[in-house]
Amino acid sequence: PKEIFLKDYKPTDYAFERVELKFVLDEDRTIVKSIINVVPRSETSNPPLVLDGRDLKLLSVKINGEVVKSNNLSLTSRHLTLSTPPSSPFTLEVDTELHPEKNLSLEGLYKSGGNFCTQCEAEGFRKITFFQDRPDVMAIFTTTIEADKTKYPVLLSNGNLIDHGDLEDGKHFAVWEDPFKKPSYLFALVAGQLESREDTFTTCSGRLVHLRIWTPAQDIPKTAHAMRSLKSAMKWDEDVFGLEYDLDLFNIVAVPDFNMGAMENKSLNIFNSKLVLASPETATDADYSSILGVIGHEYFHNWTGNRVTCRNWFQLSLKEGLTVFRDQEFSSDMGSRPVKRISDVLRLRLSQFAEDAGPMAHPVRPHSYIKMDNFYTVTVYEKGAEVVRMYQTLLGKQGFRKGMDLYFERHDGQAVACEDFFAAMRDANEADMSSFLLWYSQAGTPLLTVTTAYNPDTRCFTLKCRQEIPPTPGQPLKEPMLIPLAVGLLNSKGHDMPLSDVLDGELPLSLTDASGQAVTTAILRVEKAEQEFTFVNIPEKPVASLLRNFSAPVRLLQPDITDDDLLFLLAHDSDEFNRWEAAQIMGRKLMLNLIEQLQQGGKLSVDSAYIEGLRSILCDPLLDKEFVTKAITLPAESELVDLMTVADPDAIHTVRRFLIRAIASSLRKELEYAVEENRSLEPYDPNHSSMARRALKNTALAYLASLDQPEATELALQEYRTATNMTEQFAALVAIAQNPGEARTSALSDFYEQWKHEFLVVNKWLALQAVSDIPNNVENVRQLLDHPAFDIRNPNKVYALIGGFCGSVVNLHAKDGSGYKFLADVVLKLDKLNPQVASRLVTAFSRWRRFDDGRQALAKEQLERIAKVEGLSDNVYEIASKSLV
Ligand code: BAL
Ligand code: ZN
Repeated sequence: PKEIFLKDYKPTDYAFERVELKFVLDEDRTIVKSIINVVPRSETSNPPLVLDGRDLKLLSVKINGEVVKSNNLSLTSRHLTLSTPPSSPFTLEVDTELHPEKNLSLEGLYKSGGNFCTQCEAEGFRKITFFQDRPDVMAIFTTTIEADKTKYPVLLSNGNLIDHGDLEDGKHFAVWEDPFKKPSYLFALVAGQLESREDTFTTCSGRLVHLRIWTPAQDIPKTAHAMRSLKSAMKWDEDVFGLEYDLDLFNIVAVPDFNMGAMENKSLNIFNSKLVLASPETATDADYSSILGVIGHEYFHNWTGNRVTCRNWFQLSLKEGLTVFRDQEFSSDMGSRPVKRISDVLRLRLSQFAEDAGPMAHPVRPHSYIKMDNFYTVTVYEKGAEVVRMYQTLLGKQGFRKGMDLYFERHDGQAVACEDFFAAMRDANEADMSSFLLWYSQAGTPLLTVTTAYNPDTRCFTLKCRQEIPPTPGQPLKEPMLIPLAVGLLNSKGHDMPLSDVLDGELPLSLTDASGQAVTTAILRVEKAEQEFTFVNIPEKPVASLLRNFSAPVRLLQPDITDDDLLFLLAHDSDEFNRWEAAQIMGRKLMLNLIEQLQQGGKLSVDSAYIEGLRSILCDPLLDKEFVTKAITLPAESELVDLMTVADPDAIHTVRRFLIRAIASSLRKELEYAVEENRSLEPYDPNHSSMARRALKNTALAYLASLDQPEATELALQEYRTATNMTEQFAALVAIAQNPGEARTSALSDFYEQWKHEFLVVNKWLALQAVSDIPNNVENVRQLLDHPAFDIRNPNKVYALIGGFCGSVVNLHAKDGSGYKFLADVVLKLDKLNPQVASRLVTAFSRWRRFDDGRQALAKEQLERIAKVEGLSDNVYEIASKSLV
């Protein structure tokens, strides 16, 4: 396979100005006719015009109406090349034939639930027709669709419907024109039997926009939350960024078979059904939150991605990092800001930090790829969003908005690079931040070590900072980067001290805000490998609250922080993120100590101060209940995998279970009270305070059920039976299913019988069994592959069952290698059908070097088995081979 490098990027020799597509959709054979106005960029030369194309049958090629002779054409399995095109503008007509019903890769044009739909990002358009399929080729598209009227009554594409009507033989047609230039990856087509929920939104300048969410008829009642989310997102983007929708129509279509979550095609978003459909009985609070976030995300792409797009795929984070940041902010404004921040940081640390420390580590802007599909990663998305957030932390909200305004002023209608975003932020604020650009090019999570010292005589408090970026594949040495370090200092009463002045080395800096007031959170600019900051006029020894709100995506080490400091921060910090973080740091330390004790054959015991800290959080009626839920939840097993020199999955699991039970028995009364007090009183409402009540109740129930005692199990069964919404019903099932036995078996089968007709609920049932830590669960999961509820062709089912299994640290990394063997078996089977999804599964292997020699050998054997298969897809080859290096 061929590796593609950022340094080799060149603009195309030919621009495409207008593209007219005509689809004649048919069950066995679809014909695509394309007419393109081609404009050579040079008037003096006519280099070959190379078009991308995969799995297409070429029917004919014409230039200016004349059939191109075969000696002027060359066709390979990947390209169609016109060797001597005209050197002045010309019309290129290409006719192709395709077979969507045989397309199981779910990219290009395919069928899902009996309907036609498309997925073109990153490189799926080349499976529809021959094209310069890259994001810097932007054109105006007009699309005509012809199909049988009974089978495909709804015909949709991008832009405005400009014509439609009936044809002979029971067929009909529709013509769509998109007035905005766009790259091919934003093209979309849908045809099928669909109904819509309709609504309208009037934009800030008075434009009436028709909103439609399309699904099969029976699912329309489940689209109310998605529609509410869309309208909130449209309003929010106007209020916060001054960005208004630009067409009279916005369509969303839900399809059951989709590789990703959703896709931002211009004015015709296509969504995985699970991110659109929700009812209180079938969807959990987590589903409701994801729908809000993803509907927002795809809508926000209209400006960050579509109006301003990426010059090449290396710049993916330009649109994805920025749009994730925007959807995070949107969800924060719609719910609880601290809780959203905690969830986002958890995701970053669990997935992205692990990626950044492994064989697939790559910069936010990768330098090379074999298959672009493999770079839709947590690094490009989540770390990319952190990079965008750091601009805001450094420049302030207003400064960030000025940068955004300048970005659109300069680049609307263009395909640009990450530097262009950086330059807009810098120029709009006249900011000096050159070492910030390194965040785009250096992989690896920086390690930031901070030690502190207080001098009562000089009343100075000094922070010594040291940054170090670990080596990553291809990048042995790194430069220091600009890290915004948010700092607050707490006095002995637990209040924030006013911070008016700090010395950066010798350099005095004033910390007053715009109105001349001393701030209580200082944003320090850590730019050197070693740097000292001294706060002056500090009347007493403070407790430092560092990296407030997780101000940079780094691993913070504070060698001199004590347990007393952490308990103090947990009780008093005004930064809620850091209150939560204090509990997490204590939890991590405690678990690592317990693991050591266990490995040395010692008896496990828990320090009561930690439990008392949790008790005070659990009993504080003033705290947000979802915050409490997060604060009493222990760090995940996979987080500990990354913190150990040699990860020991069995010890990690034993210790975490031990600690959960120790907490449950010490805080039993308080947890029972939390269940009692937070039972649902009113009809289901997905607002933050109702969700927070349910979250606390469900977490408390899980703790109690971990005790595996008859009363606790009976309580969980009672909650299961009386639940009136999926959030509580499923949480009770999860609680019961922790412990093998009769209660588990019968609850699981009862749940399936109740919900077997609801495919999204059945996926939860599959995932719950797959992720179970029950010993030797691999055999149960293997059997579920043959269950009628499973279908390897549907990505959601694969993510539920196989992805779920990979979430169990003990079973995936079982000592006998059974987990690795099972995963490899599935990957090889799936690779023949859907390489994108198969290669995502392979990433579960990527931490294999963190384990003991025995496990390493077993994992390596399976990776080698995968990598050497003949006919392996480029997708899987890239991940497997890089994991082995
Ligand atoms: N562009 C792919 C799906 C998304 O990130 O919105
Ligand atoms: Zn996106």
